[in-house]
Amino acid sequence: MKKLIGLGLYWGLASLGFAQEITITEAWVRSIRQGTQNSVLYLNIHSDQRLSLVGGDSPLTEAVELHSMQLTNDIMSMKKLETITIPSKQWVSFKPGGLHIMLLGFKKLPDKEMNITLHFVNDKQQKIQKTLKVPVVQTGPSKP
Ligand SMILES: [Cu+2]
Repeated sequence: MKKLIGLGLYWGLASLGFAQEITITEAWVRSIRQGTQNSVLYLNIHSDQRLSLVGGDSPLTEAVELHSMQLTNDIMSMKKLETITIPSKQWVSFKPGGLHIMLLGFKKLPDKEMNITLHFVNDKQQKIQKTLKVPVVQTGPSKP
């Protein structure tokens, strides 16, 4: 798996005092097209324990939503999800044409990177937040 970012790919949670590890790879935000105020975050998420991704926030946007794509009568459309399960020890991929994290209502254009915080809840109902510094690029990593 080719890694997009050289550093900061791994965020452990040891400092929070419970042994839950969330690993995130290949995070990227699509650069905003002229005339639009929305964009998309793609990434891969892995956790050693089952988690629910319940939302997110960013200082640059008005809202962060979880979306999936669905095909209805040959038309692809986006659907908002309230929660996405991250099963224990499995990778969940957010990628073009599938699950994605929608960044809505940019208040100002991002530079080369932007901060996004993801909100998770674990099986003990503990809230876990993870802040990522994500590159803003035209296209994501190409798979070999
Ligand atoms: Cu969407």
